[in-house]
Amino acid sequence: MKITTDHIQSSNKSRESQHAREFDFLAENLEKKGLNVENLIQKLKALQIAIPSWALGTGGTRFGRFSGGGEPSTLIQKIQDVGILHALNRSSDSVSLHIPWDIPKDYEAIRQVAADVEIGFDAVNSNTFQDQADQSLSYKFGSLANCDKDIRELAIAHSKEVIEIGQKLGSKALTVWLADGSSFPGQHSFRKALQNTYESLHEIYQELPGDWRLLVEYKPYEPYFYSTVISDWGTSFLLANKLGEKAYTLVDLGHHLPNSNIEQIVATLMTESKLGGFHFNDSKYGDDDLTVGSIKPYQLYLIFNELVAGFEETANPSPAWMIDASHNLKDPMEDLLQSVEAIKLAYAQALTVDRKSLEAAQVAKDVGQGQEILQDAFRTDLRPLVREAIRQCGGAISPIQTYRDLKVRETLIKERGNDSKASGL
Ligand code: RM4
Ligand code: MN
Ligand code: MN
Repeated sequence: MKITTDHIQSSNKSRESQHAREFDFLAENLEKKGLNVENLIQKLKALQIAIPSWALGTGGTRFGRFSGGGEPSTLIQKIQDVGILHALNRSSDSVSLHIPWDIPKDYEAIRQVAADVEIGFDAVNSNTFQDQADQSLSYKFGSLANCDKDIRELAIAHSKEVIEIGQKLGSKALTVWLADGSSFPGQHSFRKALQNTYESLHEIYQELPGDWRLLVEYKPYEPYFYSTVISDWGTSFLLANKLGEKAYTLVDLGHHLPNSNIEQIVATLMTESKLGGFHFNDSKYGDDDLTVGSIKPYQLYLIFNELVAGFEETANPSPAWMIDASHNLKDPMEDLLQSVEAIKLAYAQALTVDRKSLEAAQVAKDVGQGQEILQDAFRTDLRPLVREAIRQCGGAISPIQTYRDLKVRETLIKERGNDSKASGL
């Protein structure tokens, strides 16, 4: 299925007048506050969030997986699904591949389909947390950190291959997330595991094309439960610093212990210009893979508040943005539309913070006023602004309603059947 401009326009018709009223009212209020609405819209239009190839099918847990109908079973179908999302919200113009879940076979065909639906290729992700069917050595006790040199070399070779695949598609970054760690005290040497990881990453870094980035993701637990080698932002930052200027830390929202101050981590990394990538999701307990903004929207806003301040005040390059969630109940496409909307909304809120007054309140030690300023932006309903930015790009005023109006899922089920299965988690 492909969504056309006609589809979008006819679905928008019934929402246009209501939207115009809401937008005009908001725009007037924002201008009164001294904000440049046109400028805000331009910034919102520019924010593009990559969709991971593993998010288009229903995710599972270790207890089971209940797949939904019409899941994309090939890489081409996954790209077509990202194309549908992008046609609806004009905010996800790239896909992030996980290798070997999605090894491209016919590059020419893949490039063509991607170009046809206006989709590019974001960071490529290596996978050394699962053994593949024909794999000679096992990652059971780690990959880049393994004390067995042959296993480290296998994982390094895989990472280099992922770079090659990415190069053929036009990707510009390799994201490395390692499962490596230990489940029991004494299982391995912390220092040796870290040193091996650094040396392995160094070898991979040597292969990195000049205009690429290496994004080092961290996670405090899971699949090992006592320790992980790259457990926190500090360890990732240390590795990125040692590796060189093309290496950066990647923040995944689900990879923190409860109550971690992620916005402060963002601020610290940006101060050092080392925030290279961002994985969005939401969670109540851990790496829950829930829809962005569904549990802690205020935290998401505070994170964007630091990002926006960081863009204005630091030399940190623009990070690679990606949704990293694949949960097990909702239609994945609807989930992704909701996630993108939540991200854009948090960005819009952060863009409307009265930063001058906030700084004045900080200097004056006026704690109450600081809170007033931050919460004013958060509590202003900016959804019409986000909708307008999407509408101006040719997208749907309500992407999720249009998705339903157009019966996208029903059509995909007709085309692909009820039990097609996507590769991934
Ligand atoms: C990990 C991590 C990685 C993602 C895999 C699927 O927890 O978040 O970024 O590639 O899951
Ligand atoms: Mn991630
Ligand atoms: Mn994760």
